[in-house]
Amino acid sequence: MSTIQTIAENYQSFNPRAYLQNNYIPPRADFDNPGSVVPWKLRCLADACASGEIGGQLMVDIGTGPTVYQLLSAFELFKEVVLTDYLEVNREEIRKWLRGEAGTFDWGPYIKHVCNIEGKGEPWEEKQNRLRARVSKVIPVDIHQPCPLGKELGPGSIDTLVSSFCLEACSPDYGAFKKALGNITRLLKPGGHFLMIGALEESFYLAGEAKLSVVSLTEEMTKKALCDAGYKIRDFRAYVMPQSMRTDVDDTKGIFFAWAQKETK
Ligand code: U87
Repeated sequence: MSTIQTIAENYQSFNPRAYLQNNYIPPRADFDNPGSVVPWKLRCLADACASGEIGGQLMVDIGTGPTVYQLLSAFELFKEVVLTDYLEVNREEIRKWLRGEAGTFDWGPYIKHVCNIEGKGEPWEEKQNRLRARVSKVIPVDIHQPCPLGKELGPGSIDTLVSSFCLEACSPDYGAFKKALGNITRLLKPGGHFLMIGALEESFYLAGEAKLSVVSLTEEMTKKALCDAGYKIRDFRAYVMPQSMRTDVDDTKGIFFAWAQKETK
């Protein structure tokens, strides 16, 4: 039986480079295969951001990890973007990429793909430079704390939240998952938007030496948690993980995308 504490201990051996190799290269990141996982995720985010309803001053990504793909459409709609993670190794991996340091993961193919989706035909390097300039800080987060971002950002201070594969990947059970969802929702302004991506029916994943337990979610459990947390679901999509995308790095059966809006009660 895992607890918030045992999960936190397991994350101490999380290896960002191994994690990126496990999830962000083919077959899961195959831009020539429209059925691949990453193009599906990027399409969901681009469609929500093309609605014209999302935008404003501040966007915060919860549990960024060592990845930026989840930001590529949404960041354009905000004056300021703040990234967060529980682990210093991930925050440092992201800072190195923001500084354009050699040896960091090449997100070029992702940025090029989103430029194609957006159809502006601009050179992808320009978008990469804009993103690097838009991120104001990379700060610690613990979703299990009543104030997940500490004193940095308090209740009702954020226009839009983004979070990909975080809440279920560090919660020991459904109760803790819902409590953590409540903690981050408090940070959002009434009427604010939440763009969430997560795993369906996953119980574990590997990141180098680290084996992390995951709370197994169904679509119904996810929708109920969002509604109970005070959201109106604007769009909900699910992706069934094809056999060709199932590897031994996790036992994920599918992925969900949710565009939710915090009620203005
Ligand atoms: C991503 N956002 O890859 N509070 O999208 C806050 C915490 C805490 C805590 C740990 C990995 C899981 C996804 C990034 C990173 C998401 N992280 C941080 C992985 C699992 C399914 C699957 C995956 C990836 C921790 C791609 C695909 C699939 C990590 C982040 C979880 N298996 N944040 N208390 N504890 N974290 O440091 O960076 O959560 Cl396609 Cl299918």
